[in-house]
Amino acid sequence: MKIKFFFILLVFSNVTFGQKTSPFICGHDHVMSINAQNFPDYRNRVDKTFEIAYKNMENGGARNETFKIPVVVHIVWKNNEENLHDSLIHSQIKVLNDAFRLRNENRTDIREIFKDLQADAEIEFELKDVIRVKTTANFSLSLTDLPDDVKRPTNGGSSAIDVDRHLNIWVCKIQPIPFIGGQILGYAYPPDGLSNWPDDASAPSKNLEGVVIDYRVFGLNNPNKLTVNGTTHQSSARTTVHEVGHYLGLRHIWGDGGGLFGGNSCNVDDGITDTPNQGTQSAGGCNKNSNTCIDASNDLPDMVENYMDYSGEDCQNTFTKEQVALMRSVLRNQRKLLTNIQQDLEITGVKIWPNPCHTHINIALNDSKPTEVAIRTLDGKLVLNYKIQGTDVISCEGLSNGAYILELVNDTMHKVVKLIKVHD
Ligand SMILES: [Ca+2]
Ligand SMILES: [Ca+2]
Ligand SMILES: [Zn+2]
Repeated sequence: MKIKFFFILLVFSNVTFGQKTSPFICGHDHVMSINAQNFPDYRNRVDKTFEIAYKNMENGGARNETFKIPVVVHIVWKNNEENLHDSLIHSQIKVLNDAFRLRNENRTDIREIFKDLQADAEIEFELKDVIRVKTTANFSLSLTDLPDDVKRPTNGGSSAIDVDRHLNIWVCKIQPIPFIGGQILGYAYPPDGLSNWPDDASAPSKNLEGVVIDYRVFGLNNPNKLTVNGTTHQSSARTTVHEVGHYLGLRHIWGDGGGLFGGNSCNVDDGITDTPNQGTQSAGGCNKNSNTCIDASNDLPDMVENYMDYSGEDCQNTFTKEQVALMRSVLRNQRKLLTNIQQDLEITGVKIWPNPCHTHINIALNDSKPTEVAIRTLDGKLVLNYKIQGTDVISCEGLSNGAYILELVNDTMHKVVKLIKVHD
């Protein structure tokens, strides 16, 4: 219980000693703390995942595809006001799309010094389904658990829909943090690829993947307000943007450092080099004079405009180029089944998998005719070619990361599909 105790102290100290913190927090710290306690290797594994994703980041601004992520929203409600109107759900999807396509109106509020870092993630969200579940349950945090009951039908929640292929977002009333007050607005599990984890109630198991958001901060112009200790949270529907950032691998911009008592820690970062080193969270507001870490060279102020800070939601308008590259890498790797271009290609008479190709792809032809396989660049230049028959395996190891044309030709067939190559 020791780690938990320290975690609670941390939050407690923030509230009690008037540190520059807000009573409204994201549950990510709580997630890390709980999992670090229950599974000592968790932090290492998340770090490792992050490292792998970082190594795989796309270089420069080159893009091959817009990723489209299917979304399922679960409205798990007890009182009528928690049963949010469809219009709020649609407005939330729009805010997500605006943020991840850099179409948010306030994008031009970014300071000149950060302007070149601001990036369009080319990630889009498509609402596939809304599931409404009336419940009698309260979704509470405890010292050892997050309110994941919202994902468990046996405990009054709504079960996830195919978490590999959908972003599941649960919207419910999250109870206040016990004993110490304060409020978690939402939380998400970062990608982990840890299928060997115990399927324990307090551990991330596959069906707990996704994002949980308090109903009072979901959607634009939500009539429900969240007030803690006399302070009303000003929502611009960007808690969901922040949590989806975690879900796609991003950390808090200050790197979750700061020590046990919420102090400054400039030697812990978010693993992203184009977000300036930051010592601790911004606690709401939009203080553009804030500079919690004075770096020896190229010192920059804190990037309060970043979605992964705790600045005021109206202040947030930016993902940086490297944050975008990391999220896109996650969509090509740890969450590769999530997007439309990541699924096995099945066209009449032939099946090709996996796509993207890491080292090899399988091609299964319905007939047994000798068939030419050509892999070409998008402008048509031949890179690899093979002769196959029936079901065969071909290598894509010689390819650089990116999109290619895969062409299959025999005397009765000419098929062209898009193939993506990623390095492991
Ligand atoms: Ca950084
Ligand atoms: Ca600085
Ligand atoms: Zn967070």
